[in-house]
Amino acid sequence: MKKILIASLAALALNAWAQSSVRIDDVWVRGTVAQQKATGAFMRLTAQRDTRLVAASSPAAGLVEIHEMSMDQGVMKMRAIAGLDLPAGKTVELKPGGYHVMLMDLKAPVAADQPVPLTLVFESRSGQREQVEIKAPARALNAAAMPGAMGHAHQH
Ligand SMILES: [Cu+2]
Repeated sequence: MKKILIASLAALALNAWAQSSVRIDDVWVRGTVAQQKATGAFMRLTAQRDTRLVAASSPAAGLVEIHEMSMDQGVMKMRAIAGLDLPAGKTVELKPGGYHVMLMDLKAPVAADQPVPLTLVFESRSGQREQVEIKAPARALNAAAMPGAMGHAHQH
């Protein structure tokens, strides 16, 4: 009985891997305060073969974009990018101060006890699209805070 259970669990794990060509680790979203309308989601993505993150959406936000942060004349700025390349076997980190999934027009504050549902859309080299649904747990507002970065000199 036990053996069968283990075997089927292993099969399940294999299935999950086969269904998604991208491994998603350490997903989190930054918690927000009452009037705050935007926040960022962060994670580590490892693709099995060359892939691009091309879109994201969430029922918790009116608009979701893939953003990049960079220094522009000494000022950290963020901008939307059309896609984020995920080279095969290389872990790409979305983190405060770097790439992130930007959630804007938030419908409610993001609280620590409410994971945010996120749908990520990946596109393979051949143009095949794959949707992956995840839940991003919220972390405290000041988690890994970067002064002046995500804290919001937002220039959209
Ligand atoms: Cu942003």
